[in-house]
Amino acid sequence: MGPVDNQRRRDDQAPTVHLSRLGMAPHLRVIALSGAGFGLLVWPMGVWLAGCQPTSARQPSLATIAKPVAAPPGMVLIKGGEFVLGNNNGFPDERPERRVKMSPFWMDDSEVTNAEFEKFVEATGYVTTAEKPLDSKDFPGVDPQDLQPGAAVFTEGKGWAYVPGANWKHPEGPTSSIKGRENHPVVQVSWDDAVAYAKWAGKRLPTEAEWEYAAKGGMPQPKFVWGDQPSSEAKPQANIWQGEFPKKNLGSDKFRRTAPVRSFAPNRFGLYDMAGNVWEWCSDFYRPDAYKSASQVNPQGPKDSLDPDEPGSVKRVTRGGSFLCAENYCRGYRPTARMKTTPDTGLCHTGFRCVKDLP
Ligand SMILES: [Ca+2]
Repeated sequence: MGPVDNQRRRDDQAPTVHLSRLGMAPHLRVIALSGAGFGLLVWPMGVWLAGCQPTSARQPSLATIAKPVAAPPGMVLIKGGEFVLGNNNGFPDERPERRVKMSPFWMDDSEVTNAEFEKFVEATGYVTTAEKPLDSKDFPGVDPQDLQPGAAVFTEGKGWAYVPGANWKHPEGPTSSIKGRENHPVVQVSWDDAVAYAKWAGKRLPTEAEWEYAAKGGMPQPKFVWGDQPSSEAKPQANIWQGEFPKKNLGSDKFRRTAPVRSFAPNRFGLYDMAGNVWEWCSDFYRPDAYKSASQVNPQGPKDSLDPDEPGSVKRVTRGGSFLCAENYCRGYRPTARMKTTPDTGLCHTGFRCVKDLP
């Protein structure tokens, strides 16, 4: 892929929702559903234990023989190493490439599923951002109809719309449910919701660098998480959009919306759906120039956020692309592609996976 210009980048953001401040309360946003032309809407806001070697090859000491600590269930060990963060041939915010060192960590081999998120909610009584009622005092002059809890839903052929009653249990609105989709990634979860889940699970969200390091699977600069060849029609590599976005999804990978996790082959590190299915929240603030000054050891992201398209809005990074990413559009399923979203936003194509530090 050759370099791409800024205009293309902006167009690519259409699959997600452009958010801007309403100017009333900090947790509110007006959604300008652009791209598909949808007007303004009010938005609520190893361990290799010491890597020990026997002191004597003939008679090793028990004290110095250590078995690798097994990865927690559903997680894989991502060994430490060095890699090139970013892509000088990608979008402007993927530049400049930066060689960084990474410590080992464990990573969920799949996106967090509806069934897993349900366990969290049952155990804690947690209420997600999209389910929380809005206080009309925070929205003087706004039609109460526009203050109902809800979330943004993409409908094929129509585009994005704010749907009251849409939330993780009802991803496309009140009449939809997750029944039969227990093994699909949870969606309509905000960054705050994802952080809360991770904390409950004894985990955390990945940094953007950890996510990309894991996605590249040890390859120097792969075009895709599976290698350099595009996903084939005969053997799809990921749940993405086939056909011309946003008009028609041919669905030749068999999925027009989310797919059950692990429906496609894993990458070289054993991670599923690092491309497509749903965007995944990372811990970092978003800035287009984040890599210019990124630490060269376990970068944690910039200290603050800047989205030149919406300078007043704080944004967090999402990665990996979704079932809405098409070759003719965002190609957000590339391992270096970055997206930005306000942390109080839930979307029908955005979920997350967790990582965990080694003891
Ligand atoms: Ca698909």
